[in-house]
Amino acid sequence: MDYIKERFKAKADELGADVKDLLKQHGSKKLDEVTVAQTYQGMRGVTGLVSETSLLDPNDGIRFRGYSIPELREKLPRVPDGSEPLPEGLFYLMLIGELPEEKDAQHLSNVWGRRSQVPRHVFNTIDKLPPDTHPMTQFGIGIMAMQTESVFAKAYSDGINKKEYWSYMYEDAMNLIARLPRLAAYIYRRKYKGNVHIEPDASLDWAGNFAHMLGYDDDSFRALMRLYMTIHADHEGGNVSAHTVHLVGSALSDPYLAFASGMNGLAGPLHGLANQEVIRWIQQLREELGGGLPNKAEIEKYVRKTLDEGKVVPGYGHAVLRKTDPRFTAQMEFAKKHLPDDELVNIVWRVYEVVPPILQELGKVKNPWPNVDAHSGALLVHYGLVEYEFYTVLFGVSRALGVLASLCWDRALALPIERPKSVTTRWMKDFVSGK
Ligand code: NMX
Ligand code: MLT
Repeated sequence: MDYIKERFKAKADELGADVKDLLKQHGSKKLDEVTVAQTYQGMRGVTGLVSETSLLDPNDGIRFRGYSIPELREKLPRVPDGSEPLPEGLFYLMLIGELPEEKDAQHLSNVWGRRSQVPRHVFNTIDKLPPDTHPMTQFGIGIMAMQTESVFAKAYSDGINKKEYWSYMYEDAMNLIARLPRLAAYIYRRKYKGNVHIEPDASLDWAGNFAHMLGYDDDSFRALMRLYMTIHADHEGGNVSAHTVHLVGSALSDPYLAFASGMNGLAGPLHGLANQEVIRWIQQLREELGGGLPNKAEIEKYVRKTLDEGKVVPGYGHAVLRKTDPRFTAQMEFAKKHLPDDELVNIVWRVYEVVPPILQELGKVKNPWPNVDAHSGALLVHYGLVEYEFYTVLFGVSRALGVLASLCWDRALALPIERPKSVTTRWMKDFVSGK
């Protein structure tokens, strides 16, 4: 057995015993109370899930196994002379719960490189779609077409002991993560680069190779991809994509089925699609003004128009965060170092000065600060990746790291099928009137 898989099994046995003990001793302890409003309002603030890989603090932002984004940028392994962390290292941290050594990240690069072959029929399936199909739709269909490769689905159908589920899930998760960059790059090059594809470079790391297959070989773009793939990987368990993968996986749907479902959630404009919406929204502002760097008054007018039209300001707000997203800040730092004079980036920074007080003024927006999506597109545009409909696919490739590490944990801890109780408004009215 691969040594990382062995380590995971040992950690899972340890935590499994802890959980058993916790449930035995404190299983009936109350964790939360649920109000009538929360059942109608997206269960906001209800603690009802366990996800081992990361935890979100409303003010400090995401911590992966206790490490903040600035700490990860400092502590995770990098390529020689590299400035940004290797996502391989983050995956190891989320799966095993400890910081990796350089050789662990290197080992994952090699394993994923070896497993990265995408079957021909997946490309054939993509080729059958109208070229203008949204890249996220193509991505979901490509993942579904790859489900033929699921070792879990095959093993389950052959008949396996429950205790073995985690092992097959792990194999599927590793294969899927290995193959996603190739699938995503294929979709990109088919739609935007005349169907001319670039072979993988086995000497590169997972994110570096992804950048290469997309057609961007600049060192600083590779660094951006490593950072991008790291910061978008996980955001605890309740966000739409992570929760969906967990929910669908709880029916013992294999990782291909579960991950494709999560990606369909990520494709929504209030979730991952917001990264394309931000750039589209800024481009429209520029078109209205005839180009250039808009001043604050012009931005304010545009923001108010957006709100008056009953639309949200994309890239702002969050269901849990109550401060500027540290993923926004990490990207801002990257931009200050690599592209401080870029015009679009400067617009993003100016929007950041204008939007929060306006949203605050509305009195209903709980978080007026920018989230991860407010900054990501401007960085990509700088390097020439201007096709903004593709941006959510990049988010999705990264998100695989967190949600598939979590799915391995779900099966290793033998979590049951998820099935919360729902009621009708009739029931609710009877309840509040004491009937
Ligand atoms: N622009 C305008 N109105 C907003 C915004 C915003 N950016 N954010 C929240 N509101 C409104 C929201 O629509 C709601 O209005 P109403 O009562 O009329 O329905 C009200 O403020 C209260 O919403 P909140 O409780 O603050 O936010 P909620 O937790 O429901 O939703 C988001 C969180 C992220 C869905 C919401 O802030 C939003 O729509 N933001 C813009 C889209 C976006 O950037 N999404 C990306 C999130 C990050 N990601 O990658 O997933
Ligand atoms: C995410 O990264 O999933 C988003 O910030 C949304 C969320 O956490 O709800």
